[in-house]
Amino acid sequence: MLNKGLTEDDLFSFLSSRKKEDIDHRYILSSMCTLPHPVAVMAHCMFMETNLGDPGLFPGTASLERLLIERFGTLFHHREAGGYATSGGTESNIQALRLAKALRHATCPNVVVPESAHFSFKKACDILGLEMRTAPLGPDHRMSADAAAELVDKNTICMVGVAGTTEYGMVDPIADLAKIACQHDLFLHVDAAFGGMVIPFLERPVPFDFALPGVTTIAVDPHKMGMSTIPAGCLLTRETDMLDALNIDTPYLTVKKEYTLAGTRPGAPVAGALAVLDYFGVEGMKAIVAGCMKNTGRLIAGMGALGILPAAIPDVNVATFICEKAPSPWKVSWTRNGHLRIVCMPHVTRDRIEAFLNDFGDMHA
Ligand code: 0PR
Repeated sequence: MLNKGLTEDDLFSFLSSRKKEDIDHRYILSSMCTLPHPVAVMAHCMFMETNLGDPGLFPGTASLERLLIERFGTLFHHREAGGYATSGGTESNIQALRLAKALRHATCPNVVVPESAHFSFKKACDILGLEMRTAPLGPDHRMSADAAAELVDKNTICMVGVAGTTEYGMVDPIADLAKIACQHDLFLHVDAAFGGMVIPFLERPVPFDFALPGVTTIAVDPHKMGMSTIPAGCLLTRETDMLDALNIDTPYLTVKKEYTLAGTRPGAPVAGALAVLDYFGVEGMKAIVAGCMKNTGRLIAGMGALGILPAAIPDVNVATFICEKAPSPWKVSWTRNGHLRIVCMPHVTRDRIEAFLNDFGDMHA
């Protein structure tokens, strides 16, 4: 701690000098987050001091959280879905497995996840003392439902499918997983942290949500394709009061029980997330997603013209390529198989893609 405080000028010149060290979003092609939409920023600023951890003090903000869950429930074909706003996919995945563990009693509990599952499931299994069984992917980079079914036994408390995988942008065969879940009375969690704000708005949406009877819970992140401020995630449950299984007593708060993981929880990104949804509506989101998908297609075609093959044909706006180098100063990422990966987020506009393709072509020349 500084002994003597700074002047406002000194403080903010220090902060802005550090901010300048951050990478300019124009060059960020690797991120599943994007620049928050201006309405999200405005809403966020309005609700800066709110704490959903003590909702009795902020009933208006708490009503926005319920509305956000209702919006997603409706979008995911189940208006009565329960749920709450989390800090993102990691918390939603941890809480989904925690819920499965609470509802499904097993002596040595295990969870079946696809090889492509986000690393948050490793954290969740570690924290919750669960065995993580990994189902292989088919040649199409999607989870093999048959292989998953073979891993299920009487100690399986949850099966996980991913709708929009982090590395290759694929949607697992959730309908097949849902059938297996129904047959074996399994808890099925769908990680739609990324795809939940893409798939419903595609021209031909693949089934992944509560319309499939076997789906128990869904994770979706407004701070990814929802263009909200960070941190904004949601965990949705099929049954309205399902999360009550996680309740612990909070005797001195305005609510006497709590099922959330965090105690103090920001209302600001919840307002930001709802603001974006209500500002765009389904029609507006369709246009945003169509733009991102078109740019993904343009990038794949442009790379193809330079002789670079895609590593997968993605279901959502994540493009991967068989190549080893990318031009600077662009920030791309590399999958664990060594493929170049670019996420065509809303800030990755057509102009930026053309600029990247030009630089890529120059590098190869
Ligand atoms: N599930 C899926 C399918 C994800 O892709 C991610 C994160 C998570 C869960 C976890 O979400 P949170 O990170 O919100 O807890 N996917 C990105 C990734 O790990 C997150 C990210 C975003 C990473 C922006 C880097 C970045 O610049 O790649």
